[in-house]
Amino acid sequence: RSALKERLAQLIPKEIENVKAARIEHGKKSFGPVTVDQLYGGMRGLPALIWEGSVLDADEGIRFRGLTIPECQELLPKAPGGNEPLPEALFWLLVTGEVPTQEQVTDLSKDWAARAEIPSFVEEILDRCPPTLHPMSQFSLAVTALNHNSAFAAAYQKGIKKADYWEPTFEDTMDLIAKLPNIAGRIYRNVYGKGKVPAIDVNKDYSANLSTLLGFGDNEAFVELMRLYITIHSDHEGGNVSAHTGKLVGSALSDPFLAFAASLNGLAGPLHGLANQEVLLWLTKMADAIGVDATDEQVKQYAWDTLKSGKVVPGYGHAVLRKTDPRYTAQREFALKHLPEDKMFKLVGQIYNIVPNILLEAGKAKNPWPNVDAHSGVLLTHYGMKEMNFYTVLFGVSRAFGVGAALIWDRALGAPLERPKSYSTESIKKMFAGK
Ligand code: FAM
Repeated sequence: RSALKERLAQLIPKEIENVKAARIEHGKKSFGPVTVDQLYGGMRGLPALIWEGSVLDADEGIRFRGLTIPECQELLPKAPGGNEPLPEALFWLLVTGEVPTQEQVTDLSKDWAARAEIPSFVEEILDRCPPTLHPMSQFSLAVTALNHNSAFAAAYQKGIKKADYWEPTFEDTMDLIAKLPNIAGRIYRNVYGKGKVPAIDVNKDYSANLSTLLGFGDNEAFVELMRLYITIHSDHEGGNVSAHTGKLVGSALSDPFLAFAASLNGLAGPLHGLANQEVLLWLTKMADAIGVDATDEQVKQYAWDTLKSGKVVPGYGHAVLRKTDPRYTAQREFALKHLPEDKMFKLVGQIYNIVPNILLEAGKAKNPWPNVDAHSGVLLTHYGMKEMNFYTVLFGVSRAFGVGAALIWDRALGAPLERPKSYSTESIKKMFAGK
């Protein structure tokens, strides 16, 4: 058994007791009224889910097991000579709540490298996809097909005690994460004609292998970007579309491959993960229209034109955040260090100075500040990954870390099938008539 699985086996009984005690003491207490508007308004702020891995504060942003992004950058083990946290360390933190040692992180890198191979029939499925099929659809197809070798599905068919569900879920999650570089690398090379996928190097960390399979492994700055990118896109509390979908589908005891493929289909939405593609599209069109050295006045006009044409400004706003996303800030600091003179980076900064006031003036968006997607594409473009339709695949690789960790803990804690209640407007009118 892997060191992580050993540690997890020790932690689960304690957490089961912790939850039991919390429910005995607080189980019957109420959060307060649910308004009719919340049912029509996408359940904003509705207390509905449990997830230990990360909590999102509207003003402060995300905390992974209590650690902010700067604290993760400071405390989590790095690659030799690297400055960014290793995603292996982030996954260990999400799963255990503890900062791992360098050795535990290396153990995880090796375990994932050993599990990285994908079945040849999945390679053939990807090779048969036309390059016009969006990379996110190809991604979700391949992940669904990994159900073929699901340890959980097999164990469930054989008969498994509920208390042991977490073990095959852990194995499937480790296999899922490990196989994403081969899937992402194959999609990228197939769609954009970048040649054959090279082999995984068992002595390299996850981000270095992912970079190599994408064709950017010889650029240490890109590898460092992948380490930061995967860390900050991994998890964002339990209620965002991709995290919530994974949790819901997993609650039916669909295995982690089926659950995460569902998450990916949610992430492929323009209001969610596809926004990082939409941002680059918007920036590129803006630069084509008014030049990459446009004046503030020109940028302002262009943003207003976007709003007036009934479109959203991608990369800005958020369902929970009410301040600049610390995931945006972390990317800005990376850019200041590595690509301060990049023209598109400067445009992103100029937009940051202009768009919030426009959104405030337009008066609709509750949060006028940038989110994680406002910055990610210009970093990838800088290093030569210009194919913006691929960007959300990288978001998906990272989100597997958070969704996978949550699926393990849901099964470990015996989370039941999720089944909220829906109402018709007729029934609401009857229920509240005269109240
Ligand atoms: N540009 C234009 N209008 C916006 C806007 C933006 N960036 N953000 C919000 N609004 C509008 C929103 O469309 C709504 O208008 P309608 O009433 O006409 O539908 C109004 O402001 C109130 O919306 P809200 O309550 O402020 O935001 P929501 O909680 O409904 O939605 C987002 C949150 C993220 C979907 C929304 O801010 C948006 O569409 N942003 C642009 C797309 C984007 O960047 N998504 C990525 C989000 C990121 F966190 C991620 O998941 N990767």
